[in-house]
Amino acid sequence: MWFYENYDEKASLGLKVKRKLHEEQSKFQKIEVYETEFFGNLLTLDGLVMLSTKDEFVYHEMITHLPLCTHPKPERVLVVGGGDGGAIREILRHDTVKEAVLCEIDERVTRVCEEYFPSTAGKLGDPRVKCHFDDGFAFMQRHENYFDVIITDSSDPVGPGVALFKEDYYRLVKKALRPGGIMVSQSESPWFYEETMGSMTAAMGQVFKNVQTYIAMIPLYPSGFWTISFASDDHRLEKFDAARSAKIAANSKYYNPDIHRGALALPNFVRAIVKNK
Ligand code: SPD
Repeated sequence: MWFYENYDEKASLGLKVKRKLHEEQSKFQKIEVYETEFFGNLLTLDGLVMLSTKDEFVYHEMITHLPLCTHPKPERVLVVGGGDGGAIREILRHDTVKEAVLCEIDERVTRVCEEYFPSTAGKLGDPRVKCHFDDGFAFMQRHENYFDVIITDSSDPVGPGVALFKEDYYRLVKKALRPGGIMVSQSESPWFYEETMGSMTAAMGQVFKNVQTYIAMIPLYPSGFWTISFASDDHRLEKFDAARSAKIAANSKYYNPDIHRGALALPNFVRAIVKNK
């Protein structure tokens, strides 16, 4: 048995599967879990790969440690999406963090991950964590001047997720940040989502002074070449706390200070897509 994710009917990812462990239609999407031959358990939403036990560390370390090591003292951190708990797990490794807030639209994603991905979701019960099962856009409208870092760990820009890739959302994010705040958002693959990457980074640039896209190699995301985009009025990723970064790196599988610097080096074809400044 094989699982296939089709990339726009033009290419696909194939994974050999031992069995399907779970399938349900939640209020928002189809949630499926497979046991694969090589990548451990695999979570898909509406047929699109979200994470596997084997490779999730790359994405979750990269979407958290670059912004957190760049912020001088991240105390309150929000994750929009990310119901699997992987980003929260990594955020909690930072001693400065007093509050790690999760806003996930679909509570079923979290419950399924608690069952099938305990090493990813296992820190959601930490006393510093607050979980809200709510629409990210609506949640943001109710918050002002509160968070130091906001991480948008969304699914792909299809269906309800589309709003999280637009300028109106980034304006709400900016309002919800304290002065000196930082936002990052997963920004897809330059091979398969060129237009999304261009429009979302341009929209971030309408709202924030600095926009920087960086790279993470994630085997199960389309092309394996994935990007995350950072925005802030006050900070730039090159100026990070190397001592904190090294401390985090001591227990990381992907992230370290060299990766922090190196992830910022973009090939020319990617520079031509993103509107970094
Ligand atoms: N095409 C996959 C994009 C998914 C990004 N978010 C994944 C959620 C992992 N926390």
